[in-house]
Amino acid sequence: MRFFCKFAQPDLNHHFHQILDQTKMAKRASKSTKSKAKSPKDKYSKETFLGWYETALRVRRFEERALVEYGKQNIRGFCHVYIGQEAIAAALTTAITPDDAIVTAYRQHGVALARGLTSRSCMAELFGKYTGCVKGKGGSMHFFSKEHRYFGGNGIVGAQIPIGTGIGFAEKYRETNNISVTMFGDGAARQGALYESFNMAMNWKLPVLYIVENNGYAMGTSVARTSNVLDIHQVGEAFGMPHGEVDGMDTMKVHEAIKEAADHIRAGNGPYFLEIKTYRYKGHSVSDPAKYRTREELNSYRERDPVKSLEKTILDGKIASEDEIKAIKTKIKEEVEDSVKFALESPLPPVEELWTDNYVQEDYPFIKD
Ligand SMILES: Cc1ncc(C[n+]2csc(CCOP(=O)(O)OP(=O)(O)O)c2C)c(N)n1
Ligand SMILES: [Mg+2]
Repeated sequence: MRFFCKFAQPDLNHHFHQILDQTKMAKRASKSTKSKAKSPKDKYSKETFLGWYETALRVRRFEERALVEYGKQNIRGFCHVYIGQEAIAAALTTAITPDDAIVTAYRQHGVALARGLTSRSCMAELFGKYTGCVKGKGGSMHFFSKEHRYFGGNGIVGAQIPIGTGIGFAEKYRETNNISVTMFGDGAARQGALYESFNMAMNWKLPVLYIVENNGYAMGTSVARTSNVLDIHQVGEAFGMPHGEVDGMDTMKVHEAIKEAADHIRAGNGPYFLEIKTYRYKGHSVSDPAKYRTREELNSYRERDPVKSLEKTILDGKIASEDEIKAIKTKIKEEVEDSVKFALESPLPPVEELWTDNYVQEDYPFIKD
């Protein structure tokens, strides 16, 4: 609830006022019962905590292994890892529904795994194999799965913002009650496409949750070097779009922020702009030694590592036993190992595949032979 109150401007719009009122009422109600602050254990079930932990660990171990396989040249081309940003992937598994759409940028392995694409299909895709989620024809930046309502994986910075807006339009047009979760980086937030999309989405009250994953850098360029507006969510102000920010290293908080924004959108109020303040531990891509930042800065985030924090919350709160945590670690280790074996043993796509899946329309009229 806090993020709405902290960043809401009083004159934004009518619906937003309602949310604020509800928030105040809820706060008053909780004060009047004089209840103690809830512990994590009281707020969420054991299954929820273990599910978050499993997802975060899956993403971490999958990508650590992807880096090793890159070194062996089993994976080639661009490869941008999500390590450090796993709390967002974990929260996505609980804060939205499987029917909601997601579109994101090229730093996407973690989001795809959170969406339910298997480690096998993702690793095989990284290896360029036929068993990959897009038959080995997309690679690291272009996973896609219609079945999982996962619209990629986009290599052009900011290109997914109008795409996600269009998906939001389709959901509204079809009266589905699904939302379009449109994710992008701090660098993409400076693209002109964002401003046009925000205006259209707000004007038509489209069900879009815009999420900027502000990890501090766009390649080697810090946020401060790209704009005077450092709290990127405040860009929403120019469009009358409700907005807020959340600590991206804390899975519980990210879950709550996404859930609350999604509820607001699903209630028919139009888009919301959420800034998740996060950090990538590695360089921009495998070829970036990240010399533009200090070790102290990196360590300050590592101290709040999302995977370790979840493990600590679970163990300190006696939500699950050490053995249960150990069992998840073993399961993920085996799963990642299996995905590499699967990818290695899978065939490359046959040459004929060059001519398939290029256009949805079989008889696309504009290209002959
Ligand atoms: C239109 C466009 N301009 C430039 C690039 C080159 N480029 C690739 S990633 C990137 C940085 C984007 O950073 P950000 O949006 O913060 O995402 P992050 O890598 O931090 O996840 C740039 C400039 C591109 N792919 N597309
Ligand atoms: Mg960035």
